[in-house]
Parts: sequence; C-alpha cells; structure tokens
Amino acid sequence: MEAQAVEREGGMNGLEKLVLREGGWSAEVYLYGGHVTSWKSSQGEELLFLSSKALFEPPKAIRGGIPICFPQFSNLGSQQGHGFARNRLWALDAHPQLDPPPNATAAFVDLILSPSPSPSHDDFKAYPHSFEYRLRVQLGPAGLLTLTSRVRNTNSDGKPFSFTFAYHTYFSVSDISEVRVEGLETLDYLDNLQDRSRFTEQGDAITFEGELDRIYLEAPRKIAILDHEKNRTFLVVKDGLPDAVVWNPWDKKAKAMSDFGDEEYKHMVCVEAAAIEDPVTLKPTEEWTGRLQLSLVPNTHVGGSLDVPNAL
Ligand code: TA6
Repeated sequence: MEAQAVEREGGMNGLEKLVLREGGWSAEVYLYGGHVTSWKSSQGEELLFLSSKALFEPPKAIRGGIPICFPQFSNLGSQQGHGFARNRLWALDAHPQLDPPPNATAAFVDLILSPSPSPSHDDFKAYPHSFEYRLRVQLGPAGLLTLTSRVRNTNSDGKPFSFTFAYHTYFSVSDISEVRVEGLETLDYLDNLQDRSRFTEQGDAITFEGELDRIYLEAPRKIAILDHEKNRTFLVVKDGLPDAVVWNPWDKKAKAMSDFGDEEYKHMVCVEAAAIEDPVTLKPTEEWTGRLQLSLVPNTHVGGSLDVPNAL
C-alpha cells in the first residue's frame, strides 16, 4: 500500500509524531514541542543531528532536530531556558487559516500551541499573554523542508506583547573541523562566550576550532553550511528572522550536557534562524510570520571555497 503523505505514529516513549513523506524524502515532527526530529534524504540519509542520548521525556526538550525557542531565546532571565514552546504538547490544527501549499506535491501538517488558560499556570506567570501560535511543517519537492510559524496576539486586555524566537536547528555533519558556514562574514555578532559582547566577524567564513556560540545580527536571508567531507551544502533561507545563531559546544560543554554524547559535538552544528536583538512586538490582533526553509545543495568545491549554484 502506498505510504500516505502524512501518517500519525507512535514515537519514542509513547510520544506521538507525524511522519511526512514526499518524493522518497521524509520528515518527522513530534506533537511534543512541535519538534521536527528527522529530515531524511531520498537515499535515507538523516540530515538533522539528534543526540543518541536525547531523552524524549517531558519536560526536557528533545536534544537535536529543530527545537522551537519561543517566547524567548535565552538561557538567562526568569523564563524557562529558550521558552516553553519546546516543552509543551502541541495539537493538530483543525483550522490553520492558511491555504494548502500551491504545488500538490507537498506533504504538510498544521500544529497549534495554545497558551495555558489558567493564570495560575507557570507559563502564564512567566508570560501573561494570550496568543495563538500556529506551525506548518511542509516537505516539498526535492526535500525542501519549510517551517512556517505564525504568532498572533489575542490579548483581550488591549496589551501588546513581545517575544524573541529561534528555530534552533541541529545539522548533522561528518566532522565539525571540516565545516564552513558562509554568508555571515563582515557581520556584527554578540558573543555568548563573552557576556554577549559585540564583535565584527573578520573571517571569510566561520570555521570551528573550539566552542563557538554567537548571535549574528541582521544576517542575510541565505546562509550556507558546507560539509567538506560529504561534499554537500545545507542551504538555510529565512524570512521574518533577522538574526542567526551559530553554536558548537565542543568537548567541555558536550561533557556537561547529560543528554548529549561526549564526542557528539564532532558531528553537529547549530545554525539557527532567529529574531533576538530586536524582539518581535505585536499589538492585539497583529500576527507575525517567521519562515525557515532548508534544502540540500550538491556543491562543487573550487579551491576549498564553495561555488553553490544559486545559493548565496
Ligand atoms: O543556541 C545556542 C545556545 O543558546 C547555547 O548557549 C546553548 O545553551 C544551546 O543554546 C543549548 O541550549 P539548551 O537550553 O537547549 O540546552
């Protein structure tokens, strides 16, 4: 029997997931966290990093894939690190108020995160606002993976609210020391390893020789992640998300994370489309859209640099 474009299945630890299939590609998204945990090529190769020690146990966020950081991107401050959206159960959205994808060849699922109704709930205490957060995950032709977040202010008290946001994407790479991130050169960045002090990127690409944790500001729409050994490039295209976070924990921080293998830092890099420096502010009834598109581009290395057709 032909596999359906979207199937609901039992996932890890009894958590439910949706499996999207299109043109031999597949993607998986858990209702827990609205969390994409897998994006596989038509050759069955996993393109997202998922830690072998990921817990799949609420309230811990799943380590890997594409965690959603909302309503805050930060491990500082009162709210739960990186917000609560990734630690909550989302629901299928029966009324997405969004047209189906234009091309019929796309598998997609619409999810919704409703805030806690009761003021006594911890989330409400941390973020006392009424909102609708709708997420569409779509797998299109040639494996194009699109995440579209729409957040609407539904406060009845006339109050605006602000939030910061990131798609905290973990890419699977063959060897972090052979990875280049292109498109962020000459930008200013906030260095999370130096109290978010501001610097300017001097290199002609970002390469990795140790822990790196930076928020690049006003980043271009397209960012390329080159995996030299696999001779392939991930292309990140972002809309409504002005910033980009680049992170590798390296060895010391890897050992300090219980849900992350000591050596796993060698095989992952986070490049995160985000809105951090200037929080998004919505008046009642206003809606924000933040879109992430991931694709895999065969690349031709010309003398070590990258010539990615139509990428950057
Ligand atoms: O995106 C980089 C970062 O903010 C790092 O500072 C590190 O904390 C990482 O996120 C993981 O955070 P998490 O809360 O998922 O352990």
